[in-house]
Amino acid sequence: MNDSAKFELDNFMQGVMQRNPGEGEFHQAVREVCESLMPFVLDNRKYHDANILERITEPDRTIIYRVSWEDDKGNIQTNRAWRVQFNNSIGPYKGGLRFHPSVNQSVLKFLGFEQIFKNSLTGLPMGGAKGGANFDPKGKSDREVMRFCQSMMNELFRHIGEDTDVPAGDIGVGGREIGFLFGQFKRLANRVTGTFTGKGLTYGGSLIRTEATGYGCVYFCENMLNHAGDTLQGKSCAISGSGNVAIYCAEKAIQSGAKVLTMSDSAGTIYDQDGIDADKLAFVKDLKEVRRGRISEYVEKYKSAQYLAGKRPWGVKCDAAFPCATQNEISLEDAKVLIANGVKVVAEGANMPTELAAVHLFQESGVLFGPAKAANAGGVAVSGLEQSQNSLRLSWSREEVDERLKKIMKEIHGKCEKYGSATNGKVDYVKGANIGGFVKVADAMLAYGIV
Ligand code: NDP
Ligand code: 2IT
Repeated sequence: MNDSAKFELDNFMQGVMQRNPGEGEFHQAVREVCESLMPFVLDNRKYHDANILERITEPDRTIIYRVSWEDDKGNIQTNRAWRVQFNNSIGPYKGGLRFHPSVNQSVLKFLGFEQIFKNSLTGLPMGGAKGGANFDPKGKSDREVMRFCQSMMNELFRHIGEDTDVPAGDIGVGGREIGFLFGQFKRLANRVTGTFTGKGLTYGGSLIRTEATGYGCVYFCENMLNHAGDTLQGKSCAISGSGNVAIYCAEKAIQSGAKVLTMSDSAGTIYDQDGIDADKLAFVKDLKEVRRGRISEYVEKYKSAQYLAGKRPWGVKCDAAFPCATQNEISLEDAKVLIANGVKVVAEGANMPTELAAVHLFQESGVLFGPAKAANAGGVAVSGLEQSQNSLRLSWSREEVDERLKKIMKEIHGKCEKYGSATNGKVDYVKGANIGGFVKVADAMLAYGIV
């Protein structure tokens, strides 16, 4: 970036920070995107003159509401919930709901902002949004989760619809929660339409949606490696998380001939030096998806593994790293350790899992770095395909959806090459994904005039 772009960026970021005080995650996400966009916008004056960066960093609207519900003991509990409808220039708002005690407006604004560019990269007509609540599903009974979801939907239903805003899952929101949420939506709206994605297969869900984010992340990683003349075959992988994204990232990595060494949760990491194979992963699926247990149980069953209490996986020597848990889970120090241990590729399954200084270090060190908005776009891409199937009132086969997912991930790689090609023949995936996602949305905003 030249000096004048740097000056403009610093100025712009000062405004963003003043307008959004105390929202550190949001500032971080905007800076990461605008490091790529500022030089591009200065070179393409139509975006600059129309003040697109100022407009695109302001949500269309944010809905904040109280969710009161009764726990199993008869106590009345109160949570706060949000829906950040960020930008619907290229399609109805689309993005997940997160249930986690750490959820706040800053977190949801960073996620909603990222979602604009990710959804655009998929090539499907989806705007950007995110929502959720500071509700912690851990340790709650199914009935408590149901009562919370129903109460939440009593407000949310006014703001969503198949042509308005289509939520889905994220951290803490999986099949169980979507069933409760969609069930209440259906009662209130008296319409059974594709207003949610990630739905169960008996009521309008798509095959492969459960697997899509993790599978797509591995497909994107393969695309990056293939472009550099390499493959995932035989590579050792460190995966963080043991939720939806991590499990299906592990499954596809194993199917691709890689050796998966780690998985984790917020309490610690399991390191299996023999590799987590398909049978061991079936145990993890049952542990996490059915029994809702802790990953530490893995080492009680498999003696080849050790439990690293309170640790993330990044100290384990690996060729490929897949952060699939949460934001800012790879610090600069973690990146230094991964690089010293010879990591070749990092593909972000989670949203913004890598601190900005660590992103810069990976890139400077020649590590292939696949940013979230490209690498984890497979999830929302198959959500888009679920919407298409709902509109058509038919269901595609597993093979058909998987083929479409592969094609979309390859096309996203192509957009990164187009907009992020560096002079040395390498691809700057951060720049490519940011500009590749931006152009379609910005051109639509220009077409609408001043809105
Ligand atoms: P899940 O709730 O299924 O799993 C989350 C996993 O991450 C769990 O293992 C959880 O451990 C761990 N985790 C969550 N918060 C923290 C934290 N603060 N510190 C350490 N570990 C944590 O969520 P998903 O797998 O759906 O989501 C994971 C990531 O992928 C998120 O960043 C999400 O935004 C992103 N993503 C998800 C998509 C989807 O389709 N689901 C699509 C694209 C991106 P524990 O059980 O101990 O909390
Ligand atoms: O971050 C994400 O892309 C998601 N949580 C999935 C969003 C969706 O609408 O499928």
